[in-house]
Amino acid sequence: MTLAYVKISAVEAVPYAIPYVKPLRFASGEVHRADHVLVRVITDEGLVGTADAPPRPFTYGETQASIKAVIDTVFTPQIVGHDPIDRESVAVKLHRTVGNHTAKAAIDMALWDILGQRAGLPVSDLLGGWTDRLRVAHMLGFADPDAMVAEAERMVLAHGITTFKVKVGRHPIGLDIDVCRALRQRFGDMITLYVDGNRGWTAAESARALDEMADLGLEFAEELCPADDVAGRRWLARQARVPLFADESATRPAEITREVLDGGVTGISIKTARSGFTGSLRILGLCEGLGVDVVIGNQIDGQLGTSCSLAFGAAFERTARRPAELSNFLDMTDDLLEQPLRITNGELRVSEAPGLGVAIDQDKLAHYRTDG
Ligand code: MUC
Ligand code: MG
Repeated sequence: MTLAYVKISAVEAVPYAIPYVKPLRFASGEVHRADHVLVRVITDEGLVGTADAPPRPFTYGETQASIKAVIDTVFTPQIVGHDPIDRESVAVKLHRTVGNHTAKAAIDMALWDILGQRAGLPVSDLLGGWTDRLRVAHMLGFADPDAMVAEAERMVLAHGITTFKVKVGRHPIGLDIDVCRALRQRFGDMITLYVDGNRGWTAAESARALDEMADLGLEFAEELCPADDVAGRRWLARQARVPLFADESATRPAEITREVLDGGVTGISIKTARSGFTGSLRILGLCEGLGVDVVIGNQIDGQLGTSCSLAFGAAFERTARRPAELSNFLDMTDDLLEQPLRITNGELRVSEAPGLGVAIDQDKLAHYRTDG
């Protein structure tokens, strides 16, 4: 197949704000509103690739304003004139600038969206095409044990979700243990549980918490203590009876290699919101080579970001093994997609339309955009 040469003619970074139904709280921060940036890459033949950049100042230092500024003033001048198929050239240019994970990732995924549209194929098929659906894991933010059990009940009943990632890392540590115990008591073996500490505990607190939860059948534990506690993480990993996963401490191939070879973790969370498709492909290959497990994580994504995680996660056997974190958009009061995502029987299906298969509702965008 020969694709005619086209050029990127413009990139738009549109800030928007959609409130949450309730705040999502975790050890490193909280989110009350989706203050994201919609990224649109436009070509001279009129194709538009779309992706989302969610600022996470508490994780990567990016803000909504910094994402827009870096795209408008640094990245756009570097990539206008390129053919969208030149993902590697674009990536090399973007990576001259350090950091700015979600801004870079959104541009990369928008290019893949254009590529899929031009080829007439879903991005997920272009990437790997393993399956057409993923099982969904739901993230439970901090609340008291009754409220977290009630939310899990709603997810089971309304969406058929039976895997839960429980946010932990609070003090006293007993509160989080009570939540996990209450969930196990309420649902028994019907649910799968894992925990994410967002670096909230010390290595010693993490060890104590894992000991106290030894009978709860946790699948794995993510980012319980900071990666800067190098010796502490190794000490924890030597005694832990559940696999330890890295998330925000290992976002780039070199960080992943260091964490894994250091002996601190044996699993990695892949988030397309911060590594795009091109970077996530490299990370997945590295994980295969290192022999470590992966989970498709979420960056507190809306439906557009979730569509990207789904496209990537469904593309490969390794990423489709575990339920993927694809339900956070349920915490939002509204979204931007014309066709809302629907979780049925605990699964999300990949769109069969070319590209990412998403269309933005222009009335909603006009309503929620914050740049006037
Ligand atoms: C997660 O897995 O940690 C919370 C903070 C963040 O950066 O992502 C979310 C979910
Ligand atoms: Mg995490």
